[in-house]
Amino acid sequence: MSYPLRRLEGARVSSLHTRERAAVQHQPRLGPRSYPSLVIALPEWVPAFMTTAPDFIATPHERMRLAIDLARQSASHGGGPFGAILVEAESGRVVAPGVNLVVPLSCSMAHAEMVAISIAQQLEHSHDLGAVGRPALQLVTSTEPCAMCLGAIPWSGITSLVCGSGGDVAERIGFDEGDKPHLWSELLASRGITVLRGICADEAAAVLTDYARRGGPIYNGRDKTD
Ligand code: AZG
Ligand code: ZN
Repeated sequence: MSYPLRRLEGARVSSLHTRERAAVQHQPRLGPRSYPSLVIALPEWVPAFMTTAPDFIATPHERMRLAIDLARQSASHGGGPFGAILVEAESGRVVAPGVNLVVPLSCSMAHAEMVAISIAQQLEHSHDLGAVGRPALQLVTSTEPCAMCLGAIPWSGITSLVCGSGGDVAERIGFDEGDKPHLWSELLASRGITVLRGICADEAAAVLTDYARRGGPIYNGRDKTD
């Protein structure tokens, strides 16, 4: 099944949360050779939503359900239909949520996985989440990582990855997931990062297909139909 592609101009800025609107519209005027700070602020609905989530989540399936819920909520708050969480692999402590904020923040890097990793790094005051003495961290993502997030994963220090929907579903609704090596999960494994795929895959894929059916913006850097 193929879906029509939509252009970024269709982004519903007016439906964004107040704090997101602030990030998009109220940047101070900058003089020549001064540049805006990059702030990846989670929209206010995210911490509010996370108060309803358990502090510790034991199984990959339960962890995935939270990532999928975040993806669903993100889509209904004007973000992209992708969600992720970082958890301590052993204890299941939830460390950081991530949602796709590409359109709300005008930032092509703000994929759910990048946001979750970045928030965790700020919480830990370290770029290296795998530093000696730290608990091993697991990234749980509602959709398999795109080429960008795949590249970022080894540099982050996480030691395992759990994926819901296949990236092919995101591609089928029009998202460009980039050029990934066919054996990407084996390549992560060879770097010591274990990968579980297809966890709650149907539920995760449904978030993507529902988003497309409702006409959610597909915000690739370029329109594949050009
Ligand atoms: C995306 N794919 C994933 N996995 N996550 C995101 O946030 C994305 N945005 N576009 N493709
Ligand atoms: Zn990505």
